[in-house]
Order: sequence, then structure tokens, then C-alpha cells
Amino acid sequence: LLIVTDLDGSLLDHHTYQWDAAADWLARLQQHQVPLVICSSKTVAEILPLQKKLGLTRSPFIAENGAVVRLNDDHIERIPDAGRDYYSLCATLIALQRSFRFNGFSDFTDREVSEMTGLTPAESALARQRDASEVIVWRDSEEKLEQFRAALDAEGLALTQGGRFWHVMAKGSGKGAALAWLLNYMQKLEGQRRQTIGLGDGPNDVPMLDSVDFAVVIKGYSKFPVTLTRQDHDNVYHTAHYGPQGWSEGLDYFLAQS
Ligand code: 2M8
Ligand code: MG
Repeated sequence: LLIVTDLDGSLLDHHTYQWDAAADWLARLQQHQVPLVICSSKTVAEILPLQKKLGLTRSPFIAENGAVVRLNDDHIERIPDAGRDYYSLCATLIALQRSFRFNGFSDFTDREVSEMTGLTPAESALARQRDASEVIVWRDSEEKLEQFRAALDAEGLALTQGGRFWHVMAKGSGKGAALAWLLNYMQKLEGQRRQTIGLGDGPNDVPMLDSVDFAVVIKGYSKFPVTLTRQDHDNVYHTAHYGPQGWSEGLDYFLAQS
């Protein structure tokens, strides 16, 4: 068994970034040595200290919505062609700012990011240390957003939606592709494929939730629907609670009997 989890709005509370309500399950998973793979929009710089606090030190993780996969303490992998380095990504976005009104994390200060997210300025600095994806605030019309999507597509880029922001990254990357890559890697190492339970609350989690064996859709705040394409509804559970409370509710649903 392997648990794959989103952070913001899932294991972590959308507003406070705390996980108290999930602490019992975290301890239980640890006790049974069930790996917990973080699969988040957050950066490597954000996830490393969080992983320590959560007691998950040597687990592999997926950062920046799948643009980065980290296997262990000293090994970062990028899925071939999935990552676009941050510098060239920002250069493309600066060119597009002539036609569309939006701002990226590279335009903001740590303090501004802190005001928008509720992270501390120090945590915001870590959120701004991006390797292969940019976080943006859209300031133009809905109609222009569709044109923006097409313009990104022409540049080999794609748009996805997290709890608060839009995220731009290379086309073909995303949480689903990154997880498939990681599971393949682990299967080669371990000789068998683990059963997977995935938990997430946002539209950016859909490709991950579609690809796991059992999916927990956590009640969230995104104004965009989290609509899975899979048809095996018995393997999908929608929680009544938000954040870490919903996270525990989902694991109760799939694992309580075992
Ligand atoms: C951003 O990610 C969240 C994920 O759902 C969002 O789009 O709302 C990222 O910038 C991440 O790095 C940051 O930690 C988070 C803070 O809320 O916002
Ligand atoms: Mg989320």
C-alpha cells in the first residue's frame, strides 16, 4: 500500500496549513510503514522542511504539480520533457504579459505572497523558490483566459488550477504523469506494484485522483469543480469535511476495516 497526498486543502488546512486532525492517521501509517508520498504544487524548498515536521524524511515526493519528482535526499529527477526551467518559463510569461493581464510569483515580493496566502514571509520565500512551474494571479477576463490557454499551448505549456492560484507548467506534466513515473520507478525497484490511495481537493489533483486505485476527493474551496473522468464510482469517496479532517475521514472510509 502507498498513500499519495496533496498538501494544501488536503493534509494541510486551507487557511492555517495545520494538520492536527490527521495526526492519528499519520502515526498509524508510520507504525505500519506505509509510505506517504506528497504530491503538491509546493516547491522542493517548501516540502523538505514540511516532510521533516510530518516525520516522512526519506519518502520520495512530487513537487510543483508534477514538474519535479524527488526520489531521496540527494536525488532530484525531472520527468523527461516535463520540466521547463523556471527562468525560461518566466521569460515566456513576460512576453505574454504584453497581451494578457496577469502576475506571477516572480513579480511579487515575499510579503505580497504572504498577504495572499497566509504563509509567513519566510515560508513565502520558499514558495517563490520555483524550479519548473509558475504560479499566477489572473487579472483579465474569462474570455481572455481561454485565449491565454491557447497561447500557452502554442508554447508547449499548460494551465492548471490549485486552491487559490493558476499554475503554468510544461504540457504533459502534471500530478498524474509524475505519479505514473514514480510508481513505475518504484515497481522496478520493489518488483511489484503497490496499491494506491490518493487524496486531493483541487482541479490540479484530478489526473492523480483518476490514476490511483482508490481516490478520496476532499471537500475544497476551489470555485472550479473537481470532476474525475473514471467511472468506477465505488472506488471514489467524496468527504463531508474539509482539509485534514476530510483527509482522515477518507482514510477511515477505505482503511478502517483493515
Ligand atoms: C500555491 O499552491 C496552492 C495549491 O493548491 C494554490 O494554488 O492555492 C503555491 O504557490 C505553493 O507553492 C504555495 O505554498 C501555496 C500557498 O497557499 O500556494
Ligand atoms: Mg490542494
